[in-house]
Amino acid sequence: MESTPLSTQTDHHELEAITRRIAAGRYFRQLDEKVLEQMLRRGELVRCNPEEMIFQEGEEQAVRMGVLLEGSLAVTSQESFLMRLDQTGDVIGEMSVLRPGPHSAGVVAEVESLLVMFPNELFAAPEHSAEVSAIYLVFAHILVEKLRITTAQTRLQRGNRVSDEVQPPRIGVVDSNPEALEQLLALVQDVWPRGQVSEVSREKLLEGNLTQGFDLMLVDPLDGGLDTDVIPTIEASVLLSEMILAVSRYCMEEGNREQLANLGVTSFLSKPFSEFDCRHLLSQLRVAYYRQRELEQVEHAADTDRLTGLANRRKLDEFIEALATLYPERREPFSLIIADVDNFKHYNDTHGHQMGDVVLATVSSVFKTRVRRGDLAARFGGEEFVMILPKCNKANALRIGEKLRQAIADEDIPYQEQQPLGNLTATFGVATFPEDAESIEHLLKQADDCLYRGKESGRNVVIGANPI
Ligand code: GH3
Ligand code: MG
Ligand code: MG
Repeated sequence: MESTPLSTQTDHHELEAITRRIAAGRYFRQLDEKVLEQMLRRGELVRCNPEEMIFQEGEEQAVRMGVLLEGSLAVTSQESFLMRLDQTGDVIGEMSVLRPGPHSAGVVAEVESLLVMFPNELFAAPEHSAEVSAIYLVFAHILVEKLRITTAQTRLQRGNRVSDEVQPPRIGVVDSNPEALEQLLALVQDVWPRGQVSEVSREKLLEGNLTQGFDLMLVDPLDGGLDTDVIPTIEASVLLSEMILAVSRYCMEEGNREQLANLGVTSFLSKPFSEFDCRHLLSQLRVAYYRQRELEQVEHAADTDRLTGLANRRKLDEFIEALATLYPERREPFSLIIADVDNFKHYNDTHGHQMGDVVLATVSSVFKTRVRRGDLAARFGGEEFVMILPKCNKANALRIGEKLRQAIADEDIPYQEQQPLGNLTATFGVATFPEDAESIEHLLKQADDCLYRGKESGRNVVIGANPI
C-alpha cells in the first residue's frame, strides 16, 4: 500500500476534485462540502494493489475508516463473500471507530483501488475538551445515512402482502442414521402435533436443490461419523430454516458447540440423548416459534386497515418513504395511483353506511388482488385508496390504473344501477416519481390534482400528471 497525505502544509492538488467526487456518494449528498473537505484534509490517499488485504478478519490492528474513491473492494466473513463496494463514497471500517477490537470482516481490493483512509486517532477528542472535530460530524452523518438506507431496504423487503392465514409450522429432520431419524420424527410429531414434519435428504440439502423453507430443522451434521460435511450441512440448513437444533455427537465438545453457534445454530443436543431432554428442547423451540408468529401478527395488525384488510396510512407512508430514500441509489422510478369511489355519499345515503362498508371491502379486494407482488395497496382514508408501484414508469402506471378502473366498473356491486352514473365506479389520478414530483408530498399532491380533474371531467376516468 502506498499512501500520500491529502494535506500537510498545503493541500494536495487534487483535494478539491476528490471532495467533489465523494460528495456525490450516497452517504455524503446531504452534507456541506466545506465540512467534508475539512475532514478529507486529515485523510491519506491510499493506493491498493489487486488482492491486497485492507482489513484482515479477526485481526487486531490500527483501526481505520476508509472511503472508496476508485476501484472495487470485496467484504468477506468466514471465507464467504458478503458484499462488493464499488461506488465512489462507499465506506469501510466505520464500525471499528465505535467498537474497537478485532475486525469483524475482511476487506480485500479486487482490482487496483484508491481510498481515503482516516486513522482512528483522528476521532479521539483532546482530554477535557468539549470540542467536536469536523471528522466526527462527518462520521455521525455517515452512520445516519447508512442506517436510513438499510432501514429503507428492510422495509421494502418485508412482505407487503402478509397473508392472514396461519400456515402450519414446517419441520425438517436430517439424520443419516435410520433409527435416530425415526425416533426424532416421532418425537417432533408428538411434541408438535400440528407441525408438518418431514425427512430431509442430506444429498439434496448439500446440492442446494431444496426450495421450500422450514421453521425448524433438526440436523445431525455428522454423516456416518465423518466430520467433513459438518460446516456445509449446517450452512445449507441455516439458509433454509429459521431455527436449527443440532442433534449430534459433535455437540459434545464445547469448541464444536461454539463453532455451530457462530454458524447460526439455535440449540444443541448431544447424542445419545435422553427422550426427556429432546422433548424439553422441542417444547422450548415451539414456544419460541409461536412467540415469533404472535409478534408478526401484531406487526401486521399495526400496519393494516381493519375494515378492508389493506395496508393503512402508517404502512403506506413508511413504504413511499423507503422508495424515495433508495431512489438516489437505485434510480428506479415508482408510481402512485390514487383512487376515489364515485358518488359514494349517494350510495351511503341511499343504502346505509353498513352497505357502504361492504362496498369498500369489495373495492379493496379488487385492488388487493390486481396489484403485482411487491406493489402496495393501501386505504388512504374514507373511500380513497392509494396503490404504490415500485419500478414502474408513467406509461405502465397509466395502463395499470386503467386496468383497475375497468375492474371496479365491471365488478358486480349490489344496487349499483341506482348510482348517478348507473354503475359503481371510481376515479383515478396517477403520478410518477421523479418525473412528476420532487418530493413525496408533491407526488401525492400531483396525483390528487389529477383525481380532482377526473372528478371535474365527469368521473370514472384515469388522469396522469403533467411532468414538472
Ligand atoms: P365524489 O364522486 O366526488 O368522490 O363524491 P363522493 O360522494 O364519493 O365524495 P364525498 O367526499 O362527498 O363523500 C365521501 C363519502 O364517503 C362520505 C362518507 O360518509 C363516506 N365514507 C367515508 N369513509 C367511510 C367508511 O368507512 N364507510 C362508509 N360506509 N362510508 C364512508
Ligand atoms: Mg373523497
Ligand atoms: Mg368519492
